[in-house]
Amino acid sequence: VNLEEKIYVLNGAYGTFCRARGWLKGIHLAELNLKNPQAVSELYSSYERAGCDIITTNTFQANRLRLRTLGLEAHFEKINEEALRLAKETNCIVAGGIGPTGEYLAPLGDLSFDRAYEIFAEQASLLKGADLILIETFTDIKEAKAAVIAAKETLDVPIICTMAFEEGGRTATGTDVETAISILTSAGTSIIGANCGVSLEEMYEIAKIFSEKSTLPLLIKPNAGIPKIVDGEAVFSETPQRMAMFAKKFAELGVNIIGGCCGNTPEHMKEVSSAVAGITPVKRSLYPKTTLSSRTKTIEIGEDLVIVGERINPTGKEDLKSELKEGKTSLIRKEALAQVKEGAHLLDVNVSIPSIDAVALLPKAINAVQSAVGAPISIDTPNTEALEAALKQSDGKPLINSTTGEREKMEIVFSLAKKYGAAVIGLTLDERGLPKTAGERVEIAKKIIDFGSKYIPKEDIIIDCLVRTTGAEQEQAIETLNALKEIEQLGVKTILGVSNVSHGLPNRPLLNATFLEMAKVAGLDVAIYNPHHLSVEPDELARKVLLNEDKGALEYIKANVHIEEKEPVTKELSLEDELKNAILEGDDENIVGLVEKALRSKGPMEINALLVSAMDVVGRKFKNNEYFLPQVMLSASAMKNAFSRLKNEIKQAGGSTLGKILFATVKNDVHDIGKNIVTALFEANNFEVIDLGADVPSEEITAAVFKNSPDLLCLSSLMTTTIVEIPKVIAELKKNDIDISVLIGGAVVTGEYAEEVGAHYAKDAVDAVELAKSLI
Ligand code: THG
Repeated sequence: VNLEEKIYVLNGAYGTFCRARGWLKGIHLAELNLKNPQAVSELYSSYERAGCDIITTNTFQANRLRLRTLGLEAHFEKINEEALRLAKETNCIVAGGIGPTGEYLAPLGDLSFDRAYEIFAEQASLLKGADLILIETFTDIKEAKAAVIAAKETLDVPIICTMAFEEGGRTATGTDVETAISILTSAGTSIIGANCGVSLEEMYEIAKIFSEKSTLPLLIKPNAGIPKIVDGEAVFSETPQRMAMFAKKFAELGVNIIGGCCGNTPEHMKEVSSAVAGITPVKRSLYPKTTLSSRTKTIEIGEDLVIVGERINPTGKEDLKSELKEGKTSLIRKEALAQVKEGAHLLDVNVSIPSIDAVALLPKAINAVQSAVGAPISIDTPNTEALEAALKQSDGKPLINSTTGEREKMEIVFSLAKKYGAAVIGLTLDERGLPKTAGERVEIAKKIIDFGSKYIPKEDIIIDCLVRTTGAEQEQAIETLNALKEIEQLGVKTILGVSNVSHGLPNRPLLNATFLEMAKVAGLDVAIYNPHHLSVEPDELARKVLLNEDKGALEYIKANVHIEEKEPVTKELSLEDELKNAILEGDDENIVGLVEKALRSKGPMEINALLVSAMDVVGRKFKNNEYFLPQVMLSASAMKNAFSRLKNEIKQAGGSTLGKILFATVKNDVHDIGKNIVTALFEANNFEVIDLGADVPSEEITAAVFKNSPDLLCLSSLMTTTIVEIPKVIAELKKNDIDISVLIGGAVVTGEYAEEVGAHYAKDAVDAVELAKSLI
């Protein structure tokens, strides 16, 4: 295989093909591998005859967790083995297909990283013998990352990973294209791209970003348009000719592999394959950048100075220490929010207190930061076991703070960085201790770069040439600055813990600001710093101290000794604002305590109104792309805790909920991620929800409406094959003369369809809440 030589064509849709031939009556697509192997052979060979170079095994939903939901777990091994065996009978390159589990990783859902890893590793090992692995249609970057890592650790073949983006270029949980590239590349993906989700035009925009930002080869696998439901059938309107025209456009962007997702038939792939025959993909010459990412944001290092907030660190902070000892994280959230507000781009997370269980606490702290802000994280710990736990908890591509130049330490830290996908800070000290001169620092830096670049890309190594305390070793600041200039020449990025410089001297912010300015001039890329000091102006007296010209800092001390170190005044918040903030920040730990405090002076209805108004703000922020699903879920969870505390008081005060909502995912549809998210948000907005679960037959729904007389019925459907159940339910309600508003939503549902069947349409969970309020 030579990706530079030609454009490779990957198969089209499997469900579309099998449904059209009536093969899926009462049997699931994955089950076909066992019950109708001839059909699967014909499926594969139809795409082979259409000119496809790569055939994916029919195992998209064949991980253990999905199969369990489908009632097929007993056949887990066989389903995968048969799919692979049959694919290997073709003359095509065989891609082992892996899809999502249908559950979110913690804290969004209940799945742990270890469990997700296990699920994917287990499926990958059954697909051993495939030429490559194709991990596709993921919407949760954390789950995709787990799948890539598991596949890479299990098999020695290239890993392709494509995510499903939505209109606007983000996945359902808020990851943009550039961020997916940063995270998945670092996790060990060999080929990257997008599939499903959007129209051809929108996919072109997404492919364009991939071509501009990714150094990896690209795979694009669009739907044959967005499905429309006509007479109960999903209709994909893009023709083979239009697909072929776009295939050429993708090739011009430098896309290397083109496939067809939902709705693409062998006819489509035949046109695509003849359109790209003889075309070589346009060469993209991109040079690798240093990036760090959260779930929703990517920071590039190397242009403007990047600030890492230093304040999530118990050194010198008694309140943080005592909170951490109790295992609480709300001060961490507060520090995270405050620092980002003051201009921090990244956040250092350090929970090192002797006697503390860092292995348990560090991941918890990482989680608190990730759910509070969108800033990428620097994991600051000397404990490699805690480091690994924190890496598993990281949504994005974090920075590991740090390794030294000691061989044993480097081996452990760089192995972890390679496995989980992270950049690494290399401290210029080793077995011989702390270096004194710039020259010794540079020598250790070279050693770290040589060693580390065998594990991770060189651009992901950031060197810290160590800031010493000027009050104790006054000649050291110059050595650090000189080392900085030389290390810049080695072609790596640099970082410093700037505030170390000022311990024990008066007016520390002034010394820090002055040293920061000097380091910046010397070429510093990243500063670990207190962002509250960013507005402090450097001064000449401080400069003289740092240049060892004001010996013993006598002059400086005389001028600054009376300047008291002002703690940044943190305004005491009113109880109202504390309550609102707890919702906005999703502080599900402290909300109940705050509600109890509020109950001493306020009525339950008043508190309720306050909380609901904060939840409205959360909804607005979601609409504006300031908040993403994880934050909304966390706010909802805080809200739920508050309500369950307030429930009795509200009843006694004669208050009630906003209304009763009956909710179900329709028959044959086992998905309930979407329903669960909307349910959580309804409950957070003080609706009572009766949840009938997933795969609920229409008669059962009608009976439940009759029995419970809800104010609103919500139905969700995620598949083109189950959406037809919605009009069935509506017809049955009519037949029984039950007059009730019906609100529908889910992956395949559109506003147009809702109108057609006489229902209301919610495009996301926040929309659903607004509509429920107006409908009830
Ligand atoms: N290099 C790397 N990582 C590092 C350091 C470094 N991590 C830790 C540290 N050094 C950088 N972070 C801090 C954090 C706090 C302080 C200094 C450096 C500090 N704290 C005040 C004190 O201890 O008195 C507390 C005051 C406050 O912030 O409230 O000075 O060099 N790679």
